[in-house]
Amino acid sequence: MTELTYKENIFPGTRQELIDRISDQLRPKRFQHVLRVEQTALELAAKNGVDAEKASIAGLIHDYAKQRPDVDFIAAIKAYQLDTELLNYGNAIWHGLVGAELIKRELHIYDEDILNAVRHHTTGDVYMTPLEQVVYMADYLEPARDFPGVDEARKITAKDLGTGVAYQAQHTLQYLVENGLPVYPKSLETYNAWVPRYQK
Ligand code: DGI
Ligand code: FE
Ligand code: FE
Repeated sequence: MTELTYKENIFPGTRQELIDRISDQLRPKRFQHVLRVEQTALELAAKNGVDAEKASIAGLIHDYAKQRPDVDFIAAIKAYQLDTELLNYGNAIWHGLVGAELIKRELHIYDEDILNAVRHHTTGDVYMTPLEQVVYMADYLEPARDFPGVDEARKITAKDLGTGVAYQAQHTLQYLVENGLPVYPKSLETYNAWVPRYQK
């Protein structure tokens, strides 16, 4: 396991202090997932020229708000004047998009690339920086992930990060439609921006 020493003053504290803040927020299973996402993000970052400290922090905090009650998200959407369309969705969409606002205020992390990686880790986005792509894929591919196609997705992503993003966008949309789940418009926009472009 890689344990970075933070030097960039992105989070006002050590990696261990950040980990302690996160473990206060999450049940053990979710916390272990977060540690695996950090490690997978570090591997993808090294391959793709992404800053390791940013990948570590973004991986660790991406699900920071996952176990907050709905009332916290609803209050934040109102207090921070976020798009009220968000109120039609639930935790799956809120924990990243609204979670980033809680992270800013509670953890004092203001790096917009990292906050966008949190915001977009579930739905993706039309434009994603290399860091955002790394976190989106690390969450999908961390070692405990086990779904049909995960090995193919790992291979594709090892070859080319963008092709991996397209793979996830396509399969997530397919999963939502097959299960009759509501599609957040950004998930569809991500599909349109990434999937046709990467078809051979
Ligand atoms: O938080 P994690 O479980 O680690 O992973 P995640 O944040 O990527 O969440 C994955 C779940 O989010 C997965 O069950 C699919 C769901 N999801 C992704 N896009 C959408 C969505 N759910 C809805 N309702 N609408 C979406 O557009
Ligand atoms: Fe998540
Ligand atoms: Fe996650």
